[in-house]
Amino acid sequence: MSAPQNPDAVIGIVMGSSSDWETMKQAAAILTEFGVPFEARVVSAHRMPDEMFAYAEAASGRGLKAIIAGAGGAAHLPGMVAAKTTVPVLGVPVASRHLQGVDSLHSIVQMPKGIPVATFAIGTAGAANAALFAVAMLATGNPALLAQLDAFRARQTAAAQAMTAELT
Ligand code: RP5
Repeated sequence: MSAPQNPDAVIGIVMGSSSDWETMKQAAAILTEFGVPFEARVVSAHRMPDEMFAYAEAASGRGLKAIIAGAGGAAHLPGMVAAKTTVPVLGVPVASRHLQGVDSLHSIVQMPKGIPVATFAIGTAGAANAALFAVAMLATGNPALLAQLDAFRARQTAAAQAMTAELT
């Protein structure tokens, strides 16, 4: 994981436990691939509520443009972070032991009207897509990053087109 607070970070990745890192490191990998400065840290909503509030309250002033928040089970971290900042929060439901992340998904996606959390798929696909969404948001004002995103999409298309040749 990166240093807890990166002064250059424009994206914050937070999670409820180090056990979420296996999932959330997919978001970090995407941001690294695109050269987007980020930080990653554990800020548990129920075990570190004061730190969670402090992190969310400082986010805008520190220059964060989005916060990717991952949690499992009763996953209140993304919603509570969103309650304390207007920085966009992208929620990633982490697969839980007993309910496979459906609990996490429902906890994050069912935000009551007024405090939005953009919610992604359960698990690694959601973590990667949250980072790609953050890149897309940053790219609206950054032509070089937009070109990188277009190239990423083109590589995916080429890879899918090549799949037919693998069929036997
Ligand atoms: C949540 O509880 C975390 O987001 C994690 O997904 C889940 C389990 O945490 P650990 O018991 O592995 O620390 O707070």
